[in-house]
Amino acid sequence: MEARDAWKVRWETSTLPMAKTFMEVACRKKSLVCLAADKYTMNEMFDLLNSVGSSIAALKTHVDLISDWNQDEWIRFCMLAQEMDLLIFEDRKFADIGKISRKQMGGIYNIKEWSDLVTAHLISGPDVVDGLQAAWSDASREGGVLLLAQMSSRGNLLTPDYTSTVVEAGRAHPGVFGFIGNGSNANSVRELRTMVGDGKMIWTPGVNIATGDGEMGQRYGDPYEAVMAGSDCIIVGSGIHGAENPAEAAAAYAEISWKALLER
Ligand code: S5P
Repeated sequence: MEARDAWKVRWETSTLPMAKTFMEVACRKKSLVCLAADKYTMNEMFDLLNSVGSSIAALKTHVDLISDWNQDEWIRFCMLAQEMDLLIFEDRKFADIGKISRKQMGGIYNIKEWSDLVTAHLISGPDVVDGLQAAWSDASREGGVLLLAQMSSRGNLLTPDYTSTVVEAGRAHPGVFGFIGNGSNANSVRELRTMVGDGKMIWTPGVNIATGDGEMGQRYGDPYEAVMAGSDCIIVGSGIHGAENPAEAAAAYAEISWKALLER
């Protein structure tokens, strides 16, 4: 199916090339799933990617979780992700001033060289986005920032006022790919979509076929409802990598999310 037909208003309204790329990948894979690859060794990362790569559209990493991280293997891992037609999303949650965030995209992990997307909190002001974009320019690459507008964890400090300030600033910024919303609550996603309009992505963690409370304050909502409420991508970690059969689980999340998009 053509991305234009599947995504309708989101396709028409999106101006960022990276958003169009994601929508096309999602159509090729018939999946709105971003895998949260929260594993702790390079071998585990390769095994997980090899088993679920065909059912996902994006790969979210926490590069600093990996105990035996090394540059050579990481580059190979990113090349495998690219061969599997995936966007690579480092969930670094940058929050410092612009010039430091720019430099934090370098350093030992050199995130600017391999990430297509990163997360940031807007708590320090809008320059964090400019800093991250400057870093991708330094690497002669393009990328997009997902701003944390809501969170899935209980007791988080992202109040409705804070959310609307983030959305107002992010909506107008060409370096902002979209927003992270609280997938554990369909009403929150719906409210966020109303604020955001149709021009930017909303990606939602806190999603699991088994809804309810997760570990250490995490909360889970239903993947189908999250997409129906306006989420463009469900971020799923333990629902896939913690399942007895990760490949089957990933395929199930893909099917649910794709069906919901077509119904939406
Ligand atoms: O509000 C948030 C934002 C993010 S990016 N809540 C989250 O859980 N996340 C991330 O999504 C978190 O860092 C983790 O990698 C993933 C959720 O994993 P799961 O195992 O709970 O599905």
